[in-house]
Amino acid sequence: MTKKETFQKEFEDHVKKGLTSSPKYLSSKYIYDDKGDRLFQQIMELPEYYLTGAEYNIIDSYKTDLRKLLTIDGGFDLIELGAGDGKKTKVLLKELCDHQTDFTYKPIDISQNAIDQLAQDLLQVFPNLDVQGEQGTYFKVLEELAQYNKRPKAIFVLGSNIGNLQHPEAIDFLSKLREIMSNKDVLFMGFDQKKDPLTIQNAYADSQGITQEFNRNLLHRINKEMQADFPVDVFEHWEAYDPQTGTAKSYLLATEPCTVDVRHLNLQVEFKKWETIHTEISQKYDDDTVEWLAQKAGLSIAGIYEDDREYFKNYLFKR
Ligand code: AVJ
Repeated sequence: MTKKETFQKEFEDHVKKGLTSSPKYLSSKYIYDDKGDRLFQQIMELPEYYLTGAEYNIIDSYKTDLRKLLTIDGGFDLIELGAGDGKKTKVLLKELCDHQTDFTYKPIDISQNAIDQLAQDLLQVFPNLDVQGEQGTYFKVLEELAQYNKRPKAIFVLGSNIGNLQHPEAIDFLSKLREIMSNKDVLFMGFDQKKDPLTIQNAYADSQGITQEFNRNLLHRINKEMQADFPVDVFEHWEAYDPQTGTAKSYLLATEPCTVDVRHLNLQVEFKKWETIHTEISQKYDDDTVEWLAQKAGLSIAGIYEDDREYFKNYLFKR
């Protein structure tokens, strides 16, 4: 099976499981097809979605420190998991290129589309940059990465992407990263912080309804790729942030009773009025929680970087 076929099979198995469970769920990792990528780009431009700007501010403020910390004789690999459009990373890439730093940029994303566009785009801006992009899910690519352990690695995971994972999954993810790290390697990761709950609530329930369209893209994809007939407009986006646990949960809420036929899976799914599909968590953190995750994963924190508004932090981990 090709990567694409394997991914499609996983998606189908997931849909079957998620829509026959009680309560129903679907994973946000399947939102990102070409349209999902575009919608996420639009989310990053929203005034309410403070995460991108906050992390941009951090990288811009600390780019010199980061360059000095990363620069090493013989060069290094800058591996970015979930690179997307590379907007924030570009600030650091520019800093590195401006100082003729010896490194290779390896952006990794679940979306082939994102990787192709990014590589094309970067070569225009930085003609001398060595870019080697790769499409894949984090864990699959991590296994591949474990095989070439030549130059020291700086692994970047920006955007608080880890927030889509439950704590046990996050520990597992960090542990897997630790496994492929040598003691020369570093991990630089973004963690959105606990803050005024309303700021968080608004970031995930924007007034223009872009987040709703983003969430609904799961249903559009199932309709298109599995010959289903979700009445997409019947499902409304609902966001619930719990300031105690720091978990923001997204749902699709059936505002009418309906029956959905997923022809390709030979599956009929009933929705009662007000029934939910849980689609995403976006976990918020504090230092104690990140320290606990790191310790569980066998990593130590070597640096903490914060934006001007104290909304977001990037942590530098070593093994
Ligand atoms: C890409 C996982 C960081 O959870 O903040 C944005 C995805 N979902 N708006 C996040 C998302 C709704 C985003 N991450």
